[in-house]
Amino acid sequence: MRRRFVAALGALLLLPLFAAAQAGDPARPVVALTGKVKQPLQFDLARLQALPADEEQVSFQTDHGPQTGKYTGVLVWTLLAEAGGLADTDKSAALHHTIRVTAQDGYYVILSTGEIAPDLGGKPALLAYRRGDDAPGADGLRLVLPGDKHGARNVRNVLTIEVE
Ligand SMILES: Nc1nc2c(c(=O)[nH]1)N[C@H]1C(S)=C(S)[C@@H](COP(=O)(O)O)O[C@H]1N2
Ligand SMILES: [Mo]
Repeated sequence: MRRRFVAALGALLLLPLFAAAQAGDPARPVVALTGKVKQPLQFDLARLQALPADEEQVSFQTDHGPQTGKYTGVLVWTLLAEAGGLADTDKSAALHHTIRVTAQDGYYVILSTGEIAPDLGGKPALLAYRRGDDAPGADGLRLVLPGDKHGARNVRNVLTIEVE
């Protein structure tokens, strides 16, 4: 009886912590990859860091002046592969899907599978977990599109990646 009470109390205390992480607690960034992938997945920092890392030196314009920096993260294409790839057996599947990357503030950007597929557009769209030499995760998770002139597609505080 007492043990059950302790367990229930523990669950009650832990629930808000879990919910905070789900809601995009900047200290514990988590991104959900959902939609038309074979195995929808959640990536936390540890899981992202366990995947092959890509580093990109980028410069982009913003309304508060040019930004330059090095970003470290995982290719969005690699995340799709981790999720088992597209849930679409069509021969041309890589040509047919959109990828909606949404931030905590509702800001979102649409990419296409053809744009980032290594054999096609090959754009190294990155879900970055580290900026420069900052601590990994300290700046949340950011979409980085190397080569973009303006920074508008470099979504800060990414929460979800939905394949449509
Ligand atoms: N979540 C989110 N990401 C965003 C934006 C935003 O409003 N919300 N603005 C974009 C725009 S228009 C630019 S120019 C860059 C600016 O990046 P910075 O704030 O790191 O300089 O962020 C992009 N990413
Ligand atoms: Mo901007």
